[in-house]
Amino acid sequence: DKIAQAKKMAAERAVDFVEDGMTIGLGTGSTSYFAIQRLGERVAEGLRIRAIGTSKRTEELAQAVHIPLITFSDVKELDLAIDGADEVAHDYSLTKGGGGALLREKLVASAARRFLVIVDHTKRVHHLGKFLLPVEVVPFAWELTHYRIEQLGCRATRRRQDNGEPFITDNHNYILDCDFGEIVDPPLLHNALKALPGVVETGLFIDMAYAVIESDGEHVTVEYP
Ligand code: DER
Repeated sequence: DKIAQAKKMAAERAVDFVEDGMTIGLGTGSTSYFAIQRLGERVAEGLRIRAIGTSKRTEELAQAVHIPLITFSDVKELDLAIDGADEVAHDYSLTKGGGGALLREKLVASAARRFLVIVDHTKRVHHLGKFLLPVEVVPFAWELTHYRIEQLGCRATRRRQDNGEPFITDNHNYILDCDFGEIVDPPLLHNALKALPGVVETGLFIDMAYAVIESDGEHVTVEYP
């Protein structure tokens, strides 16, 4: 389908940035999936890279295509990180965390010299906020944290798995999906959330994108904020 084709085209364009010897951060989600598959093809052709995955799922996908995995005990900086987003705003701030991996994704993106965001064109918005904002919170006192987050002006719901059990992140935390409506000042909201004890991380990625690689399934554009 057209959207999958768009994700694949954006992902494969991002992999063109990867050079022999690089250390790479691998994102989580259906767009990152295509980047991992393309990287696997290039590794099979002899490309030498080392990678850090942003989720256990991504680590499994990378191992399946024989991408060598390392950790932050081996490196403290990455050459490149490639990851998707749920929304990209006009100021290139991002909403991420739809896949529940936002904490590791933000750590990996923060460690990358260049963070490439790969999206299909439906992710582009003027302001963030149409997509519910994921916030990772520790389980202890989550009801108090939930209450305080709603006091900031939203309705927050704890993410559940299909079986109705609470979704648990790779870091053993909960995700609250928050409806703040249109987010006109992402830094202000991010800072207010991070000030709450019990909030681990938010899905607001501000001033982090080195490039936004977008496709509609026909063409690919690369934008540098
Ligand atoms: O969870 C995440 O942050 C993912 O990168 C998500 O934002 C994008 O997922 P998708 O590529 O499956 O749309």
